[in-house]
Amino acid sequence: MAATSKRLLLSDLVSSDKIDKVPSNYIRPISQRPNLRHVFHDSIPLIDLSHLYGPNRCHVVDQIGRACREYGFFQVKNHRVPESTIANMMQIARDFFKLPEEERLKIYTDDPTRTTRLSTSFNIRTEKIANWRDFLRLHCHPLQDYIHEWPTNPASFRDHVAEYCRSVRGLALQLIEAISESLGLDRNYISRQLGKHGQHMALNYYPPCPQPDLTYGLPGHTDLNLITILLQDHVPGLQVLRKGHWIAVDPVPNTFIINIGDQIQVISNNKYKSVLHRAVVNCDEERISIPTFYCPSPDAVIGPAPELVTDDEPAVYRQFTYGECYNKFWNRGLATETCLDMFLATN
Ligand SMILES: O=C(O)CCC(=O)C(=O)O
Repeated sequence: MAATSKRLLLSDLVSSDKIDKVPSNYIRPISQRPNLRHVFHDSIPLIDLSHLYGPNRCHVVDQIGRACREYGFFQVKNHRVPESTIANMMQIARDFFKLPEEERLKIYTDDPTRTTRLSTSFNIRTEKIANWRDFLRLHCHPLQDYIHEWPTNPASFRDHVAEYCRSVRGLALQLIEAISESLGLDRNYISRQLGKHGQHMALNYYPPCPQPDLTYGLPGHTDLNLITILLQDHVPGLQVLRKGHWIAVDPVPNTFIINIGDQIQVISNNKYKSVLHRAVVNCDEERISIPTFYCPSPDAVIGPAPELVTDDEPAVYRQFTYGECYNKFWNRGLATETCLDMFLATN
């Protein structure tokens, strides 16, 4: 049964071995378990972006600034990513994870340096306890550099995913400008720090779990990148840490969840915090979430914006390249401690 299964992917272990207990390598020590009964159903701000493009822009920029400062997370509606683009993306993800095992395994790897990869957990080469997740990770900007690596099954995969990536990139650029303005910086300041820019995405697949209180889809972590734009299906699972409590972010159709990543924390010199979040699983339904990780290119040099460094608020971080930070992140495994500690100015 499950504990001795040779299956590479969790979804195949769950569907073929009909497990009724979580295998031991997925079980967290008691002190690290999710405690699903102690979750708050507070909400994160929902920001209407329709005025970001009109005369009331500064009002929306203020709302974004407040959400970044106080929550590190917010949701957006009227974001200009067409509903059909979102629906096609979600459907193609669902279709992909339903493909026969041998078809999906063609792109399986446990090598985290591969730019297109189907894998499981987070980084099985370094972690001791596995996570209840399979994922397809894609690099998607510049699109022409990566699209030839992407799956061709389902047949419309590349078309639908490319359309989604282009549209979400447009949203990311708008948000980055607004965040830059909200910090009192030139609207293009942050964008200019990102070199050629980068965009990655994950198609996360969390199968139903027989004992969801023993494990995680993903344990608490911050995102390394600049900002994340998360699309989730109708099944709850995302939780965000706020004032010491985990709050569940329940799905709202046709909205995206935005969170500040570590690189904004650095550029803002800690004015905006990259916040811990996690994905929990449930015993009834599979869940799909699709984060877009907008990021600097590997050669981009990141550091606190000089305008945000003063005698009273000296630079918290030294300068580093995003590539340096990215390699440390993947080699270390997913951890609640931020890897930004390695880049403190005082080190
Ligand atoms: O599934 C989710 O809601 C969160 C996903 C996430 O945090 C990640 O992929 O880094």
